[in-house]
Amino acid sequence: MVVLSQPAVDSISFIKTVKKQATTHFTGIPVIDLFDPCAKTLIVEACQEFGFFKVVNHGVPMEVVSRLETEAVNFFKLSQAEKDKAGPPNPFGYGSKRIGPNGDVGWVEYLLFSSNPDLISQSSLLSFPRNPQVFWSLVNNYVSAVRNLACEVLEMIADELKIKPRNTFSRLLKDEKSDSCFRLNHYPPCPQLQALSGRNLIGFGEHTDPQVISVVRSNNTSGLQISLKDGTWVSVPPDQYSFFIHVDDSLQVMTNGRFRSVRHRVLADDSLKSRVSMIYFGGPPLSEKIAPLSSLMEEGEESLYKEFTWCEYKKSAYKTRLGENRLGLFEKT
Ligand code: GA4
Repeated sequence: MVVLSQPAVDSISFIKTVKKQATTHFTGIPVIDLFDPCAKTLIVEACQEFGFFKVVNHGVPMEVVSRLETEAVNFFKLSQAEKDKAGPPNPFGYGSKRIGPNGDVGWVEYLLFSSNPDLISQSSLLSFPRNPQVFWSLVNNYVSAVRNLACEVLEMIADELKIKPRNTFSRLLKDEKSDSCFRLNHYPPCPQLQALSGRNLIGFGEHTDPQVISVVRSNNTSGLQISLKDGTWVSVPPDQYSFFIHVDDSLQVMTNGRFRSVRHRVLADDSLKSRVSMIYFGGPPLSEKIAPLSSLMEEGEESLYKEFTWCEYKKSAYKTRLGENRLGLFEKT
């Protein structure tokens, strides 16, 4: 019998679990090669069907990724007291188990950053235990590389949908006031508990991302699941050399529901492997109006959503629990 020490049980007893299933990796995730002449068409199809796809031949140097990953792993190895010096994560900094301001918890620790360099000076990350300047420059290099990737994908989408100008979406992320953010997540393994309960701990509960587009990269560890149109959860095969793109709520609105914002979650690993992921959330400037693009609307088609700005949506989103349907409040009845 495995005996758990009391502190381990205490600290996880409030985290939700799901019934354990054998991890069979879903083989239907679209893989888009950005050099493929059909890439634009395939991206749009993936955004409609899954709100999710994998990108290869993405042009992001692996060195930029691995240098940041090494620094992140070193940070997460520090003592709890040292890591706590970089917290709390309101709005940016280190957080552990608690996600957002409304009582959500998960088997995860993380660092949240604004991708706007001006904001960093206001955050608790200044008291970063290791050299904050080095970390900040690695984050900046990484974010600018994946922002370029996100913009390229958004421009390919605009081309395929015949939206003019082709920077209609990408300008939102390139704007100097773009309200984008970046998160490094660490999902520590929890083998004893998983074996005892026959259940999987939730690392990060199910949710959709409120922004326009998210770019995810993780080490070679499973855990990410997406929900298909029919509500079935499937496991995404890990691939440390590729990026996974998520359609977010704002892009769903701008396409008047043609694209779906993908519901996803992360389950804690029951082997001895830690999952480390890096996610760039491309968001618009706060004052930006988020509404279906008129050029996409067919004759007589009505907007499915009430009018709102990104600031209004973000404020409302941050009042919700993680798993809520945040767009529901903005749907026309
Ligand atoms: C989900 C996407 C991003 O990780 C995030 C998350 C944010 C947080 O961790 O503080 C939120 C969540 C996310 C949406 C609802 C609110 C806010 C936690 C939460 C319960 C940074 C974001 O922008 O929205």
